[in-house]
Amino acid sequence: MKPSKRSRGATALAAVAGVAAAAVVLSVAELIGAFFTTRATPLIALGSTFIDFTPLWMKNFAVETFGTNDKAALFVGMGVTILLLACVLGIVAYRKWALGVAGVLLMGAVIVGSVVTRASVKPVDAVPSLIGTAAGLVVLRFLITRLWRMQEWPDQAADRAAKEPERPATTRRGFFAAAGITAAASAIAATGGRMLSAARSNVAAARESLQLPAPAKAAAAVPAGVQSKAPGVTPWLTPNKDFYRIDTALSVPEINAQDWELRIHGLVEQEVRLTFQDLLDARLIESHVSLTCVSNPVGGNLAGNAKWLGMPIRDVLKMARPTQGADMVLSTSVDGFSASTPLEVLQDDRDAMLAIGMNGEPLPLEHGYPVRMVVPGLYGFVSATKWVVDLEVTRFADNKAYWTQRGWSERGPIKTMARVEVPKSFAKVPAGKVALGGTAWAQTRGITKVEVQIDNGPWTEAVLSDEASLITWRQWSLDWDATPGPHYIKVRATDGTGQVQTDKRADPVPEGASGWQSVMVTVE
Ligand SMILES: Nc1nc2c(c(=O)[nH]1)N[C@H]1C(S)=C(S)[C@@H](COP(=O)(O)O)O[C@H]1N2
Ligand SMILES: [Mo]
Repeated sequence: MKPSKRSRGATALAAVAGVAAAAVVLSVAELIGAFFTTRATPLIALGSTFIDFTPLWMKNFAVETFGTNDKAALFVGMGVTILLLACVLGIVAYRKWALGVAGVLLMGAVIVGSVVTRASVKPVDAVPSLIGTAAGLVVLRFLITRLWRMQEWPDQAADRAAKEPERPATTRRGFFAAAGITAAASAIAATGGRMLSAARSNVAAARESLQLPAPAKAAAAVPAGVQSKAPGVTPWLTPNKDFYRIDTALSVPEINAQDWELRIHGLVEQEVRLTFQDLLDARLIESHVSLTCVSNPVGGNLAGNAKWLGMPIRDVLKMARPTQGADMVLSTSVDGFSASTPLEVLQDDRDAMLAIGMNGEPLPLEHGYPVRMVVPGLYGFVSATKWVVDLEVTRFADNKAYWTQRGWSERGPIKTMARVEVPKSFAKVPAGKVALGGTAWAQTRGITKVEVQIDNGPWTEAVLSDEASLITWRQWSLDWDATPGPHYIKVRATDGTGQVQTDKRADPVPEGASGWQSVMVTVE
C-alpha cells in the first residue's frame, strides 16, 4: 500500500512510529537479555559502544564538565541520538518501507555488534538483540500501515473498506493509542529487564559476607596530625562511599570471587594463574595510598586516599619471572579496559599491589571487586585497573593501553598539585581571621612545602599537617587576615625533590593538568 497524500502531520506521526519501534527493539532485547547475562545486556553494551565511539574532545568535555556525573551525561547524549535517529527511521519507513526495514536491520546490527564485541561474551548473547529487532520490525510495520490508511483519499478508503471490511480506517486517536501503548509497554519491559539483571546477581551479597585476612605487614601507623587544622577540608582518609569513581564501565562488572582468575603471561619464564583463594593465602600487605585521576583539572576532586590491602605485585612477578627486554605490564579488566604500567614500578619497593581490601572492607563493586591494581605514584589510567583479570608482561613498543589508543600518554607519573579547599571558590567570607586549607600531593616524592599567595602579594608558607608517607597526600592550613574586597588566593606545593609545582598551565590531556589553582573570594 502506498501513501496517497502527505501532510506535515503524517510526517510527525511517522516519527512517533519510529520512536515506538526503536523503543520496542531496545526494550525487548533488554528484557530477554536479562535471562541470558547480567553483564553485556543490550542497553549496557550499546552504551559502552557509544562511549568507545564518542570523540575524545567530547569525552574530555563530559568528564571536565560533569565530573563523576559524566556517565549520566553520556546516557542523555545517547538517548537524544537514538531518539533523533528513530524519528528519521519512522519518516523513512513511511515514505519508503524497504528503507525502513533496512533502518531497523541496521539498528539491530549495531546492537548485536555492540554486544558481541564486549569483552567476555558468548555468541548466544546476540540472541536477545535479534529477537528485539524482529519485534521492532513488526511494530513499525503495524504503525506505518495505520498511517498509510489514515492518509488514503476517501475513494481509496471506500475501495479498501469494500475489499477488507473487517479492517476499519485508523483515526489519529487510534494511532496515538497504539503508539502510546507500545511506548509504555517498552518502558515497563526495559525497566523490568534492568531490574531482573540486577536481581539475578548475587555478587553484592557474597562480597558482604567475605572475611578479609589480616595482613602480614600492617599499614604504617598514621600520625595524629594528618588532618588540616582548617575546618571543612576533605577528610585525610576518604570513606569508601565518598571515593571518586572514574571508569568506562556503564554497568559495574559483577565477578564472583570464586570464578575470578588472574593470568600472568607474555614475556615471562613461567606463566602463572592466581585464584582469589591464592590471594587470600598470600603474604598480604596493607598500605595507605592516594589515587589520582589524570582527568582531574587543577583544583579538582578526582583524587582520594584509602587504606588498601593486597598482594604485592612484585611477589606475583617473582613467580612469573619476566624475561629480558620486557618493560611494561599491560593489565586488563574483565570489561576490556587496559592500562600500561612500567615493569620496574611494579618491581621496586613501593607498595604496588593486587588489592582486595579498601579501608578494611572488601573492595566495593564500583572500585573493582574482587581485585584491582593500586600503584603508588601513577595516575589511575595507567595503573589502577579495577576488575583486573589479566597481566601481560610486554613492551611499550609492542602494546598500547585503552587510553593511549585514544590520545592519552602511555605513561602517567602523577604531577605535583596543591588545592585550596576552604574557603570555596566564589565564597563570601567575613573580614578578619579566615582559615585557609586544603590538600596537596606528589605521590612517591612527598610534599615538603605549600605556599599561599594573596592577590599579588608575597608567597607565604602554609602550615603543613603531619606526613603519613610519600605515597599519601598531605594537608595544609594557613590563617589569613582578610581585608574587605575581592581577593585571589593562589597555592603551590614543593615536592620532596625540591621541585616547585609548575605554574605552566596544561590540560588534563594527554598526561595530566598542571598550573596553580587560583580561588576568588569576596571578603565582607
Ligand atoms: N576496569 C577499569 N579500571 C579502571 C578504569 C576503567 O575505566 N576501567 N579507570 C581507571 C582510572 S582512569 C582511574 S582514575 C581509576 C579510578 O579508580 P576509582 O574509580 O576506584 O577511584 O581507575 C582506573 N581503573
Ligand atoms: Mo583516571
